[in-house]
Amino acid sequence: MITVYSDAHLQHTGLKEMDGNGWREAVESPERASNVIRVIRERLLGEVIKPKSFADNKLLRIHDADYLQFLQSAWNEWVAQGNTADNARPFAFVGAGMRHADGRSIHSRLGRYSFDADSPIVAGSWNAIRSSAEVALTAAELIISGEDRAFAACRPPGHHATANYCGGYCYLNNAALAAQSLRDSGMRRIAIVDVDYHHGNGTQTLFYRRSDILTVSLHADPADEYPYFLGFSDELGEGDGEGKNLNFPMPFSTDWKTYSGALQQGLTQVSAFAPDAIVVPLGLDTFTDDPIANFALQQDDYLRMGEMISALQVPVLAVLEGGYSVDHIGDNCANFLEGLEMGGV
Ligand code: SP5
Ligand code: ZN
Repeated sequence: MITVYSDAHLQHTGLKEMDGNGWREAVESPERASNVIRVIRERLLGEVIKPKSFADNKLLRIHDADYLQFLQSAWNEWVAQGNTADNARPFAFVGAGMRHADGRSIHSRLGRYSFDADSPIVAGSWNAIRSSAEVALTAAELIISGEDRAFAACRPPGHHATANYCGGYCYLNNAALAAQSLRDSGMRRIAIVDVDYHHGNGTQTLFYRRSDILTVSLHADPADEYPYFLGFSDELGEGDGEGKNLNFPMPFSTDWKTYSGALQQGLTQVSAFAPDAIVVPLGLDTFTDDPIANFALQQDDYLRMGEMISALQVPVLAVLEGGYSVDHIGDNCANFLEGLEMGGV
């Protein structure tokens, strides 16, 4: 299987997040993607190639022009307006009854385009963000040209990002961009099977009213876990998309027995949808030792997960999302990819 990867993610670095009464180095770190690529090379899982460049119109298929412009210029605005902190981060958000005013202050703009305070912007962020999207788009082109498996080693991740909001360490929705690109190539139906520990709220929202993209997400119950405000089982899609969104919220401590049952149910629905390709937002934060998550999957479970998806005999594009156990993310990811290679079209 071909992996697409770019070193540009290394520029999205020096990120901080709240920790108790202070700050710590963010768990969404450069070491994550670096370890994934190191293990893919060590285990000889196939060629690793660089992404191509894509014009803005490719990003505009999913994201709003004003949002892209914001992401691109936010760091320079932050500095130009006299902010000295090394992470540009919002502190005021648009609450109910307030306006999405077109503010001049970077604080206004950060608040308007973010739904949490965990998705900071630093000097090199835009290069990394754009490159991460290009990694996913390049991998989608591999599937379009006939590869039956491809892996986009994206960083930063994407599944929390909407058309015009960043959040949950995500800025551009890499998996959604890839799915849309597959559609634009002439494929008629795409299924998304999001196995990240957190609900893929961005992807759900982007495709909620569409019948051509089935969105399935398995995740910790939002009643207990981030992103808290979306991802419940009664969210089934709307309009043309009615019945084309499926959520499987699960309790803390979920292990492979429970997880695989839900995955099998989701995959049965995917099969019935008869997709031309499957996009898997691949979060490894379901792992038992993940520092910010509460599921209990073991290393070998990722092999089984890959095999189960592979058994559908449909082309699969896996897109890296979360997973914060830096010591295990590489092996867990490689296990999934190895399982995925078992089947094949
Ligand atoms: C892509 C992805 O997996 N995003 C996950 C975003 C999770 N955000 C919530 C993080 C909450 C943990 N905060 C750490 C504070 C610990 N004291
Ligand atoms: Zn996650």
